[in-house]
Amino acid sequence: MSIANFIFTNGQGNFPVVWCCLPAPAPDIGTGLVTAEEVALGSLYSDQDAVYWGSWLAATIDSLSGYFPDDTPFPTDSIYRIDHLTCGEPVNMGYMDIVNPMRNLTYTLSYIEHHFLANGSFSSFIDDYSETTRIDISELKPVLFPYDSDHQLAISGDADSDAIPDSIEHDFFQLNPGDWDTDDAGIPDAVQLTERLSALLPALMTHQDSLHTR
Ligand SMILES: [Ca+2]
Ligand SMILES: [Ca+2]
Repeated sequence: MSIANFIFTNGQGNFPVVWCCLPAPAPDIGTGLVTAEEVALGSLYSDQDAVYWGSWLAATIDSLSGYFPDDTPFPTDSIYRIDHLTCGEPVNMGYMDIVNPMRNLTYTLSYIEHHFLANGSFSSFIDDYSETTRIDISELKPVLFPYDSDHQLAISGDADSDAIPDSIEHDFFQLNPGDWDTDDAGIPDAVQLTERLSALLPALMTHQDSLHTR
C-alpha cells in the first residue's frame, strides 16, 4: 500500500487523504485551520490558510540556528533549535526542541510534524499512522514570536514603557508601573495581557449572540 492511497480513520469514518494534507479537526472553517488557530495566527478574516501559515512557520523554524544536545552552552539572547536525531525509526526520525531562552519557553516538534507543516498541514501522523497529532499554535507562537515591537505603540504617561499607562497599571491590572515585565515572563506587561485576551476570543465566537455579530 502506498502512502498516497492510505485510508485515514478518525472515528467518523474511513476516507483517503492526500499525503501531508490531513484535515483539521471540526470545526475546520475551510482553511485547514479551526477558529481558535485562525485567531492565534491573526488571520481569521483573511485568505491565509494552513498552506500559507504552515510553509511560513516551517521556513521560520528552518531559519533558526540549530544545535545538537551536546552543543553547550546554548544561546541566552536568541531563539534557537536543538535537533534530536534518531536513526532506525520507520516514520519519525527524531524531534527538535525550539527554545526561547528570553521567555524560558520550549516547544517540542517531531520531524514528521515539521514535514507535514511545511506541506500545509497542522496535523500529522505519528508512529504507525493509526493516530494523528496537531501543532498547538497557541504554544508554538509565543516561542517563535515573543512579540512584535513594531505593533507596540508608545503611549504617554507610561514610565516603564510597557504600553500600559501608569494611571491604571496597578489599580486595574495589579501590575507594577515601574517594571515593564512585572512577573519576569520575558515580554512587556501589555503584550502578556493581550495574549490572554486574544486566547479568550474564540470562546466568545462559539456563542450565538450579538458579541460576534459582524
Ligand atoms: Ca506602564
Ligand atoms: Ca509594568
